[in-house]
Amino acid sequence: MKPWKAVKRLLPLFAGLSLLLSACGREDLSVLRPQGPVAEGQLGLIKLSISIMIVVMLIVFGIAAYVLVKYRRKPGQTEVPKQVEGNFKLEIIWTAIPLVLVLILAVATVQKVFAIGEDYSKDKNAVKIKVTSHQFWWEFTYPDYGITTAQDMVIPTGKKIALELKTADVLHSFWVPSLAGKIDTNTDGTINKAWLEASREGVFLGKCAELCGKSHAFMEFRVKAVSEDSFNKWVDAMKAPVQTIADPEVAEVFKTQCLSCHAVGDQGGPVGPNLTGIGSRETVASILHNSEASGKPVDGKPIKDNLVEWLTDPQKVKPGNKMPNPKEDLGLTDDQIDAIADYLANSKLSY
Ligand code: HEC
Ligand SMILES: [Cu+2]
Repeated sequence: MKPWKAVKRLLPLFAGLSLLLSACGREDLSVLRPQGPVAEGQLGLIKLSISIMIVVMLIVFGIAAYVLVKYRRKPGQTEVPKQVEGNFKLEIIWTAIPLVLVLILAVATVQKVFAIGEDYSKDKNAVKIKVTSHQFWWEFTYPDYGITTAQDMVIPTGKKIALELKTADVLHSFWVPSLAGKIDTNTDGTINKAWLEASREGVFLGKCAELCGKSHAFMEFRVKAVSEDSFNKWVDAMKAPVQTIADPEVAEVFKTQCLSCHAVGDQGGPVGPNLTGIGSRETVASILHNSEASGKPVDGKPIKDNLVEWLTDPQKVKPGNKMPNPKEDLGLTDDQIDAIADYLANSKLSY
């Protein structure tokens, strides 16, 4: 094949690829559309290294093409061309250039690694959040405010969020592509620290980035960045006394069968996700999208329907998860499930 023919064939591919890649920039999800300083720094490094690679590629390929065309054997040419091996000047040049390039990359990388690794956990202006990963959900505790939540990590915009991350079981990895990442939650009991900041309000999608079991792909979470004012209101609402279930029979079932693992307000246990204010969350179990959600990329269903779906068969929604089946294992009736779903759907926080 003639070289220009190959180029002609490859061009549409490259054009198509760049179109495809430019469409990857969902603001709530993409490394290519950073929404905070940490992700911006990381994208800066990506851009720097890719630019250097492209320049090197263009020069090397350019020289190679030029030499191929200019110095190829002409008809009738029989002698061996002049050899340049051991050329002192050339050897120095092509040793020095890569060294300089690596040095530029190294300086920028080390600088960013230290900036991203900065420990803000002692900073008075930072909001501290302890992140615990579980198969297959995320728990967020705010030690300074004495509150715990799950699935949605609510943060104020423009503030440093100092994270301390650990796991309750296996290795997981905390990743919010448009804000920061990734950082592992270690199984040896050590705590990893990281920080992030959201420059604007919005809901940013987080993922578990370490294969951790059957429902790894469903182990999502959301970072909900709100104004500082809203954040303070959210904290107050989380701490306010919660309403209990009116029907005494359902209230009793909820208390004995659900609060053994889950907490609502100051009642219940820490085994499952804290359900306080679950009616205001973006999802049920991080994967069933609520149509009432504020930052929904997909339409989803009303939260009550999602709760009924979850409570009818949790294994169908998230295979391998650790919640018992309310009907088969806990003996709930459809009516009780409906009443509990109704109660949870209406457990809303105003902020
Ligand atoms: C043995 C402990 C246990 C019991 C008992 C239990 N759950 Fe769960 N529940 C869990 C765990 C663990 C999860 C997290 C599953 C996941 O996402 O991987 C969960 C998830 C949930 C969720 C989704 C939470 C969220 O943050 O979106 C709801 C709602 C829920 N449970 C309601 C109930 C109700 C109602 C009952 C009582 C009928 C109940 N659970 C009983 C352990 C339990
Ligand atoms: Cu995981």
